[in-house]
Amino acid sequence: TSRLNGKTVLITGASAGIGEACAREYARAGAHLILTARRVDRLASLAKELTAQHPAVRVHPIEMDVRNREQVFAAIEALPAEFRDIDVLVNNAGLALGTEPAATVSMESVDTMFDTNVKGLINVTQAVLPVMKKRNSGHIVNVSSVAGTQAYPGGSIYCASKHAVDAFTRALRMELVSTAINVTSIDPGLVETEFSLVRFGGDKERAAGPYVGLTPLSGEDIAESIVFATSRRPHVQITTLQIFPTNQASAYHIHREQ
Ligand code: 8X3
Repeated sequence: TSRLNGKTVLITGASAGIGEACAREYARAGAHLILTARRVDRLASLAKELTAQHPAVRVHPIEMDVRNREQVFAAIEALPAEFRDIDVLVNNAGLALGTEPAATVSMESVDTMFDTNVKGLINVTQAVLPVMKKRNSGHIVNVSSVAGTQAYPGGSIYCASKHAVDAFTRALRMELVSTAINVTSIDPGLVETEFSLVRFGGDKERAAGPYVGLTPLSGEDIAESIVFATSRRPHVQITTLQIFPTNQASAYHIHREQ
């Protein structure tokens, strides 16, 4: 991970969960951080904590809703000179809303999931890619999901959005094949973060459901893998990492202790 020392890493959705854990892992590896999220107060306290722990690490928090294309582009253009050369982009911001069947899921939920998970990821990628292309250097990490390759009932829209991310990631890798830019998909299974709380609208009991009877992954588990994937030698491109808890084998194969 010393290969990340002094590199610049942009993480979306860095206020909690996998994004926050990535901020901690990259700071530990000595990388400078651009942290973006809507909840800028959380970013500010995280930035303070990380710079106190790692004095050599610079942290630049930015209030950003990835759905807001103008805001995304303005933020990237306004980066201070020392943060402009982004080496690693972690497209982490994303969410699932509810488990309504396809027949009745609200268009509001459809829009929020697609606008964030798909169009938001496209916004940030398009804003950052010119810098990477100009330098012919960089690494784009898209945080997808097992839902990017498997669909399940109650997940039609979320799974469709992550399948879209998966296709975008693969096409992007093909388009960048003649460059020195690497593209990685991270496909986690059950990770216990605010993800489930958001999905179930703050209902703690329902949110706990997916993680009952097994040891789920933590944001830190995923962050370690993301740091690993982005700290190989430059000619090594880890295309996909699918990461499950030990007691999960697919979207449908989950063993729970009674
Ligand atoms: C989250 C994992 O199993 O809820 O992406 O789709 S799952």
